[in-house]
Amino acid sequence: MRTVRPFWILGVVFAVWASNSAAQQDCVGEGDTNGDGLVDPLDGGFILARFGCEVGSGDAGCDIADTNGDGVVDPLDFGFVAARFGATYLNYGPHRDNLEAEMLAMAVSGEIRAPDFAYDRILGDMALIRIEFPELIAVVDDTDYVPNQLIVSVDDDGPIDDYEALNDFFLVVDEEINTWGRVLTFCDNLNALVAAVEYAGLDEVNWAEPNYFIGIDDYITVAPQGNTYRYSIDDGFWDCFDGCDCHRYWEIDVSGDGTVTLISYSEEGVPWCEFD
Ligand SMILES: [Ca+2]
Ligand SMILES: [Ca+2]
Repeated sequence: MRTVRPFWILGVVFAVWASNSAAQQDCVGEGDTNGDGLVDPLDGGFILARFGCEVGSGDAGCDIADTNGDGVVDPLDFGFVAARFGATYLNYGPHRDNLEAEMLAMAVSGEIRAPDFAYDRILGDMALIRIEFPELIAVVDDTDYVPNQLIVSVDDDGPIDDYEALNDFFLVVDEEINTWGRVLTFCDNLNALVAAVEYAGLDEVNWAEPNYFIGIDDYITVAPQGNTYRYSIDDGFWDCFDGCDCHRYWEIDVSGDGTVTLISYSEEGVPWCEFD
């Protein structure tokens, strides 16, 4: 058993957490001034409280309240928000800087966005693992799919109102229409497996699936076991187009107090794999 308790690096990790918690949420729907995913009288009140306020005056709230971008907050902005009362959007929460921790947290939680606890925990655990095993610094989990996209096939012979409403809800920022399907790009990363279920449930959608990558070489999966998280790490190399020829496998536990324990390590592959 190998353990590590590097308090200095925990300080670094906590600093990262602190900066994350202060991160601005920049993925909000039209009229949702407070970014809670709902346009309601609270948003109207936000506008009313800033009537007459000018953009650039130093009150960041003015920039948000100026919904039509004409530089001043006035009844036109209130009207813009009032016309959208009742609209709901996915509450994306803060943007995450670490894609690996974000994707692993979405996968392990099964939620459409990474919950704070899972994201912070995995971010910290992976930092501890790489201190104990520096050879894993270069082994970073590859996302299985483009993290902010989904591919859908839409039957547009009839109305597609529900499909368009779902695009509004998920804050789709780009829709590329091809003969074989539509590539949706969301304003931030999503658990595409969960989003696919939402889209596939619509009558006018034939199928929906993540925009999968091929040729992935490194996989990490996370399995919580009580307060200990087990990380299964597959460092694949050589000819990874359809599954790598060579693999290094680690199973590593990180306990709730940050103790890192190697459970197993193995090397597998074709005879010409070079393990050093
Ligand atoms: Ca709101
Ligand atoms: Ca305005």
